Amino acid sequence: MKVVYTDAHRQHNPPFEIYDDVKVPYAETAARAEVIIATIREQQIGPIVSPRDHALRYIEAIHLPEYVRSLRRHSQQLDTNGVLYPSYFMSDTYAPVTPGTFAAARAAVDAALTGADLLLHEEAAVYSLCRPPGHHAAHHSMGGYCYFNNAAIAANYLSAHGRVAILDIDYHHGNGTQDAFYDRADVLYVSLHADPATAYPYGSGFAHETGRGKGRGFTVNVPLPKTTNDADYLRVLRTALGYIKKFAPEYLIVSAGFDTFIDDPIGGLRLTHHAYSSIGKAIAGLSLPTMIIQEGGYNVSHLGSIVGDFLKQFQG
Ligand code: OKP
Ligand code: ZN
Repeated sequence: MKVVYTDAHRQHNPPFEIYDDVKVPYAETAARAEVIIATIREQQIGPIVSPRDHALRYIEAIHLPEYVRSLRRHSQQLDTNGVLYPSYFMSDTYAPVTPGTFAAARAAVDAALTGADLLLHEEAAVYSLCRPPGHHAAHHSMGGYCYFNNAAIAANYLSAHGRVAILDIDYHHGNGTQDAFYDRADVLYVSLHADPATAYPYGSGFAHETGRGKGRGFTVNVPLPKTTNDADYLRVLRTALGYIKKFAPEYLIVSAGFDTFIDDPIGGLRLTHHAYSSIGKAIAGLSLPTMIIQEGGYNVSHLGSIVGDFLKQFQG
């Protein structure tokens, strides 16, 4: 499988996030992407290609142009070590702007769109190593380590060529992605995540959220208890894959977060490292043209190996 990666993400390196009014070290580190790409090289998972530049209009199809401009302007105006928490376009205190934020976030979108181009050119499976992640970024708000919604932008781009299903397996509900397609019937959003009654992003991801208007029935939320283990998860995943099969999309996008891992420092269901090859195998079993987009996963000592186990299921 082809892997799309650039080290442009390194210029986005916020020193802290604000949690309960206290500054804590930023969990969404550059080291995350570094350990993943190192594993991909070691295990020879795929040829690594660089993203190609894509026009801003693909971002602006999902995000308010003023929001995009404001993120660019804020990044450009900051001093070298500046960190900004702009109040207006921000939904929480977990997505600070630094001088390199706009460029890194845009490069992550380019990685997602380049992955989409590869699918359009008949590639069976592609992995876009996006950093920063995207699924909490909404129409005009950054939040939860996310600035531009890589998966939503790629899904919208691919939707010009056929129906798209998004399967979000990050520990956290992808509220930004859900919002982007809430009233659309041509993009199915299916998410498995920790119960939003007690996990970030709190306000959304409940089972009763199923879409609106024409989109009714095209959003599926499966909140899970934090005690969910490998067997529980695979059972629920198989049901979720059934909805995708029934929808019969042309393309599948996986918002792939690995913070469901039991020892994840900020998430953590009870999934062991064995789970990720089984999850990958089950998804690959759909035999759809599939783009995997990196979202969360914060245990840097295990991240490389669990992402590698997952990706290997999509080879050949
Ligand atoms: C982004 B993604 C812990 C609070 C962190 C923000 C979580 C963002 C997750 N100090 N809350 O979905 O992995
Ligand atoms: Zn997450």
